[in-house]
Amino acid sequence: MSFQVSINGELFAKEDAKISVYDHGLLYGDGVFEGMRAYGGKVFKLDAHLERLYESARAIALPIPITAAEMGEEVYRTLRVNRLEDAYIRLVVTRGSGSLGLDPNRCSHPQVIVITDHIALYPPARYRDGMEIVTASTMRNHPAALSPRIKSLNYLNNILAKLEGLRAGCDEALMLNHKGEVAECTGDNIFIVKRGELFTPPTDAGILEGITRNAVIELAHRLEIPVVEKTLVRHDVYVADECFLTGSAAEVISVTKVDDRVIGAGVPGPITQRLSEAFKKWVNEG
Ligand code: PXG
Repeated sequence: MSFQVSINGELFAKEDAKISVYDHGLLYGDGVFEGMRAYGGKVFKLDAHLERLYESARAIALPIPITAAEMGEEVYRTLRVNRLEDAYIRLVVTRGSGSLGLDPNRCSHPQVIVITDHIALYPPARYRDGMEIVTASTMRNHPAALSPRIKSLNYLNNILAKLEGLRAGCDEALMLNHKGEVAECTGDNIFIVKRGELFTPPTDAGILEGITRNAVIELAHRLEIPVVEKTLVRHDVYVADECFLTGSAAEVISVTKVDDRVIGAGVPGPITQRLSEAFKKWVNEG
């Protein structure tokens, strides 16, 4: 099945959905994006994703030519034409085509792209048994150089870390910030459980403030599981009782091995399972 892609409100077959080679999104990674999911025809946390997209765009002085409400409508329209109920949605806004020079002012038309498709990030066995990750030597970009809160088309930092993970036979890699503290994984936020309490690095650890992360924090409050945003180092992860990752694509996934250290009992732990079940229920039942 070839899904239709929306570019500036016009629908194209996937094969024909093309952007100029002069687009600064391609030439310089000058643009922003979002990845989100629809469950049973409803986009989970659509408003939060749109807010982050528009804030990322504002931070790079990129005017999005349509309103957030119009963007939301375009997402639903694209899902409908593709008859997709459960889907992964990628929103991309590029600076548009310009001249061969950095100057973004020479790009007149930002391109607004809505892709709706399926995604299977990790094999089902990983969700059942937990996954293994390694710490990458590639550290997060310094937050004073580029705010980690901008979800930009510059993902090289994370891609280099991902390559390190893959080379070690792992699907994800843990990234540390410039202070050597635990930040997040290449496309997922990280949580640990210790003595019944949930811990996750604070936003000032140089992370992308994940929407799934915030949803899991909310769930923990509802389930009366204490949750603390606290600076973590690798040692905290190694001696944790449980560890899991969160992301729109990954949802909630247990981590059972980090840098060859078995975490807790080496199987998805009870709090991870409770949160994972509660998350599934939330996204499916609203
Ligand atoms: N950290 C980073 C660096 C991310 O890119 C997350 C955390 C999780 O955020 P949300 O809001 O999704 O809970 C992300 C977002 C992929 C992929 O293909 C993953 C993301 C973005 C784009 C692609 O794995 N994750």
